[in-house]
Amino acid sequence: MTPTMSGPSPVVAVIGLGYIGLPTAAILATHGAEVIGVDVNPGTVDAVNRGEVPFVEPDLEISVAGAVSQGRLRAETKTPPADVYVVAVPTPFADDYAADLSYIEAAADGIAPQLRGGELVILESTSPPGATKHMADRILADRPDLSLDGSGGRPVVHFAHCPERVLPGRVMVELVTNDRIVGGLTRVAAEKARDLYATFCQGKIILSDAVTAELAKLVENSYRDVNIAFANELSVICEKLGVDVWELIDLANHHPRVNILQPGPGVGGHCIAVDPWFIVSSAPEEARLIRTAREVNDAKPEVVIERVVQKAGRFRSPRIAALGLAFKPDIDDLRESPARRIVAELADRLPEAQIDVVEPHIEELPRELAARDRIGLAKLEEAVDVADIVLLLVDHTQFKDADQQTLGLAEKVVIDTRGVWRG
Ligand code: SAJ
Repeated sequence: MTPTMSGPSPVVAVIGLGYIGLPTAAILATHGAEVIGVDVNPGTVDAVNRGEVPFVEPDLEISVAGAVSQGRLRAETKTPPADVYVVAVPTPFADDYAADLSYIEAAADGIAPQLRGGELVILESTSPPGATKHMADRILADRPDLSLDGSGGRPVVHFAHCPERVLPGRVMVELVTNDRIVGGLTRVAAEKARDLYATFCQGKIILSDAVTAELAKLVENSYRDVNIAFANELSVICEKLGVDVWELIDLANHHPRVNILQPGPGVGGHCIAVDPWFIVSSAPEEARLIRTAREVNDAKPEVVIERVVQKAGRFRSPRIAALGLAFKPDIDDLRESPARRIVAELADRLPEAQIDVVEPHIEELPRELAARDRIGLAKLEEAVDVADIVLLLVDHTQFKDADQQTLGLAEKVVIDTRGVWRG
């Protein structure tokens, strides 16, 4: 059956019920589709079927609970027959920084036996150039009775790439308001995917081919990575020259065509620190600036560690208050967080030190930190009170709003990697 978004409710299977798949499933279900979410994790499937969300994202639970109770959304561990398949599975990188497509391949293998012809298969996962074609080739190799273009009189399956671009913490808003890029392996596929997204997306929906859409997503995150690398490099240069990097950037940004981003202890999260490598591994000789930016940002935690180790040298048993573990402010997400790596490394390099971690958004330390002696979780005032060195790693609102005088920062060695306490 050919899906028609204007006709009776299409059946949409969303493969992967994570940070992107579950919000997408919920929003499709509340805009006219009958949605079946698919996940390999039975715990996730059970949670969704109870109308619950296994991670924190504002306004998502209410949407999932509503869709489930109206019978528009349910979850399963096996891929069912559907009119549309939306693949939103992880694409981590392997040791050599090439993308690991095994989750996409597994999704393709689950979809292939269900196809009858006329379906639309959309890849949403952030992917290296060529991944949508790779997914289509894998499905069609499994199903030689179907085709991309109707050749040999075989029924057509439509394939498109529609990268997600939502900011964690604002997913339910940005799913509706952001513009979307839809890249088809054929023009008809792009048009069919556009019709699906048009059911809930109020932004512009711009059609292109699949490779350009894949690259557009990677380029957006690389643009940000390169610009953060510029700020991080400036911070290292300023340290050497004895200049306040935040004042410098503030001054330079008064120029009408200059907008330098902010330095920090490194770049974290599962997107900006990962996606540029997909471009580098696709064009290793050519992607010189993108590679260097990644290296500059990945080297920044080591710069912070060296600085703390050097300052700690003046204390026999240094006590360090490490403020923040998340990868960015005011969230509980610790994935790829430079702060986490810095704290672990400091504990290893400073055998006499005690580290009090302050992270208001978590109840317990991540396993690799909890496993180390001499690292504990503490409240802000307690940790700073007993500290010789105060190391600010994340610009959480709680730290920005804290009164420097009440905290007694004047008596401490302060290493402020985010520039929140300057002046
Ligand atoms: N960072 C800095 N300095 C800055 C800005 C950010 O050091 O001036 C650091 C943050 O502390 C953090 C990292 O960069 O460690 C990434 O944070 P972010 O807020 O820039 O981005 P993400 O990773 O949360 O989300 C990005 C977004 N992409 C862009 O803004 C181009 C989002 O729209 C994407 O959907 C998301 O990646 C994704 O899923 O790809």
